[in-house]
Order: sequence, then C-alpha cells, then structure tokens
Amino acid sequence: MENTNEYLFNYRGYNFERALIDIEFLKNIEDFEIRDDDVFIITYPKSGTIWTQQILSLIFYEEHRNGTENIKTIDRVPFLEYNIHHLEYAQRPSPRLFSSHIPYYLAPRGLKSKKAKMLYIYRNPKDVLVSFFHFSNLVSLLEASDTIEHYMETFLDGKVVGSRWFDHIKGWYEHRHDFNILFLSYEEMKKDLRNSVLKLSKFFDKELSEEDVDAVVIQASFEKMKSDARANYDVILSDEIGTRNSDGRFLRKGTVGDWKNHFTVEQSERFDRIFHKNMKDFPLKFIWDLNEE
Ligand code: PPS
Repeated sequence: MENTNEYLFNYRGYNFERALIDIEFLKNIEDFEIRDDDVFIITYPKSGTIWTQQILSLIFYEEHRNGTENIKTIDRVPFLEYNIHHLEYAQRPSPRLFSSHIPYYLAPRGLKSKKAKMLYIYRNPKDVLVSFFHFSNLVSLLEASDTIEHYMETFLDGKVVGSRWFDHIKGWYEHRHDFNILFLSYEEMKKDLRNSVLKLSKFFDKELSEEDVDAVVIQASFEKMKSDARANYDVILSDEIGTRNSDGRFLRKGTVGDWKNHFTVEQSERFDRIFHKNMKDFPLKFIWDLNEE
C-alpha cells in the first residue's frame, strides 16, 4: 500500500504510526460510540496537541488545576487511535476528553450529531515541519531524516504520520459544518494564552473564576509544563516510546518562527510557493512570526 513502511501504516489513504496502532480499532473507528458531552481535540501532529490536552484537562478537572490528583495528561485526554495505556474508553466517566490526529473522513459518525464539541488546533506548517523534523529524529518509532531538505520533501509528499498537512487542515475546515468544531491556532494561544483559555472555557461552557483562569494559564505555560511530569511526556518518551537521543524532549522549544533558524531563503520561498498553490482562497489566517504581527 502507498506510504506503508516499517514506520507508517496506511489505512484508507491516511498514515498512522505503525507501532502504536490497533488495526481492529481502526477498522471500527467510525462506529466508535460518541456521547453528547464528549470533547475532542483534533490536530495534525506537532501542532500543539499536548499543550491543548493540558489546557483542557486544567479547564475541565479541578483536581488537575489544584494538583490534588496526580494523573498524567495523556490519561486525562488520551489519543483516540493510539490507546497506549489500554484505557477502557466505554467505562470512562463523562465528560470524556480525547485527542486525535485522524482526518475528517475517519471521524466517528456520532460526532456528526454536532452535540459533542471539538477543537481543531492548527499551526503554521513551517514550524510544524521543523518540530516534526526534530521529533522524527528523536523517537525510534519514526523515520529519521538527516537534513531539513530531505525532510521537507518527505513532509510535502505526506510520507509522514498524518499524511499531507494540506489535506488534513483543508479536509477538516471544508467539512466543519458537519461537526460542532472550533478552530484555534497555536500562534493565537502563544500570543495571548489567557484570552485563548477564556475562549475555550466559553466554548466548552465551563465557567471559571479569575483564579481558575490564572491557574490554567500558569500551568499551561511552556516552562511549567516542562517541569510538570504529568504534562511533559518525558517518561512516555524514555520508557514507553523510546528515543534515539536521551537529551531530546517532547517540549522542545515551543516558539513561533523557529523555521527561520532552519530554512534557507530558497527553501522558505519554495515552501511559500507550494503553500500558496495548495491554500489558495483558504480563509484561516496563519501567523509565521509573532514579531511581524
Ligand atoms: S504530537 O506529537 O503531535 O502530539 O505533538 P504536539 O503536542 O502536537 O506538538 C508538539 C509541539 O508543541 C510544543 N508545545 C508547546 N508550545 C508552547 N507552549 C506550550 N506549553 C507547549 N507544549 C508543547 C512542543 O514544544 C512542540 O513544538 P516544538 O516547536 O518542537 O517545540
């Protein structure tokens, strides 16, 4: 099958992480039973998933906010298609929070009742590419690439987990009316985290006091997450997924515009041309550098 190799498993035209996938679950994913109060975070990889898992977990769970329970964020907001801790989804109390990288056409049908709320987090694809490049070189489950030049080709061809970035975001956006889904960008969260938290608590009907909002904003900062074992995935990387380099971190840099430190001018211009060709008339705004705002 196209794009299927030792790292990727292609199912219905979309690449999954081979080592983490349960094929039987995948075959039934569209029938996965949805509750009206389920919450889904949808992302293309490296777009801010674990950050948003942390934010929603803090918004939804008082015990997470005040630190009275020590549950890992991944177990609060598990990945639907990568159930690495074998959680019993059907036994979980409501509201259940999930995250997922699936394309719109593999979404459980129950989401189309538009009752369950969904959040699509997107990030400028040059920074996605750079983050993915480093992550692919870090974890043993992904194919390493020696140069950005080589990785750019792989990424643009969609020979990565998540397949083509363009297809993922356009697919979800073009089908947004089929779902109850809010689009929010990584860069918007970076620019004004407090305002983003307020936006999210409003969308999810979670009333938070000023102190609650402060607690979410503080604990969702890059620095706090780096030192929070529940949130930073360090243990998952070292003990469960496996790394090629023990110095690497899931929370690597957490900035906007790191692509400028990696792309040559020619690579950037080439990427721009491909971006404009693919994203012509696409209405969502992308922020490539916070200083240019
Ligand atoms: S994955 O593997 O798809 O789940 O990765 P994902 O979590 O989507 O993306 C990882 C990038 O998100 C950054 N990150 C953050 N940025 C800012 N603030 C906070 N709190 C935060 N938490 C995670 C993380 O550092 C990865 O980006 P890069 O650019 O590699 O640093």
